[in-house]
Amino acid sequence: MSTVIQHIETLLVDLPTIRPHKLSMTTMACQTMVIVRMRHSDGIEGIGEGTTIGGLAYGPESPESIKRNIDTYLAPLLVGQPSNNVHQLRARLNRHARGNMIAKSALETALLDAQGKRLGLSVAELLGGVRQDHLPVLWTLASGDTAKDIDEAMLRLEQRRHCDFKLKIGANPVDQDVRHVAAIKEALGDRASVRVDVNQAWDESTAVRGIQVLQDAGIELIEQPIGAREHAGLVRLANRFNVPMLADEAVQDARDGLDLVCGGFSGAFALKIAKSGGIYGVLELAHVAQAAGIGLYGGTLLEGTIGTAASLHAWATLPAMAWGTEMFGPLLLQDDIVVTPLNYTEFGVALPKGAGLGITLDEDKLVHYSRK
Ligand code: MUC
Ligand code: MG
Repeated sequence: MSTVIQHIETLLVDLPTIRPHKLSMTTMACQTMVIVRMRHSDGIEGIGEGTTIGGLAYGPESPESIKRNIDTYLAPLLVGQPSNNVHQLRARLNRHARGNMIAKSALETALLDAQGKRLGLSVAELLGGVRQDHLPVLWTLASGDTAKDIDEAMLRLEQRRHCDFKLKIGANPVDQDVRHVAAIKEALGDRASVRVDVNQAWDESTAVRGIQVLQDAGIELIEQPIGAREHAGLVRLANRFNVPMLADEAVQDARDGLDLVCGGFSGAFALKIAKSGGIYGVLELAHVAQAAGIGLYGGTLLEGTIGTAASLHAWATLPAMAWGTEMFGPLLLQDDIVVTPLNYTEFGVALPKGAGLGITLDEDKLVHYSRK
């Protein structure tokens, strides 16, 4: 008899951050992860994670909606189905449920983790094999305070933890924000690359003003300066400036990627498993980008170790990404819910080894941080 999916459990896990993390739309003091535990009839358990930023501040799915929609709508579509055809199961979820990409990503991760454990292969091996097993990781400076950000960057450089930094701006008036960025770039000089993420906070004319100053200050990449749906505006900005634009919220999946490419976009795409409904969806987007000569960047929704590991398995199958990755989510959290944390060394992170994701839950920590 073939193996079937027997039971799917979801847990809301709240972990405090090491310091307030200030973005244009919210300030985070805690991260909430939805952890999926998927049990199969052969006794194997697959784990997955669905995580977003700031409740509903970042996007249309909240941790609570992810949990509720998995429990009520998505899990019943999977329970009782054969375990090992992930493509069929993805198609089934997409046929019966629209959107809910983060929830679908968490479920797909759990399916792939279980399938890897079953076959004795890592998720990256299941996907065809590893091309890179150590990935560069940048750090986001987002304390909201220029001097603190400079100290934090210096420390990370000294520790050989990170040498690329992303600054979250957009919450303050543009002149104040660009002064803050320019001061940090000046303090770091050539020792580090500095990029900004505006998280859609500017309109196009503000963006033109801000980006000009940032370009002159030596900033290397401008992430999502204007609204997610302003594709034409993003193309205009990409054509106007030498400093490249990184599309993040504007590019959820391969369809958005194709639209931007057809509209004449050049620059880079931030890949996130959560935006694209999982690893297969994000790799479709990566392939559109590769075909169009668009640079790749391994993005995060500030997932904990499980979601970060899932992303790393996806990025590991790609050639080196032009803009590296930002898979630092676990480092922003005060604690972890896994037995062995990821190994961050030499300005990057090692792909975890072992079957599936290569990650084991710490049951005590999971109970401790799970919402009652
Ligand atoms: C985003 O929009 O890129 C990634 C790093 C960070 O600090 O926030 C996220 C989300
Ligand atoms: Mg972003």
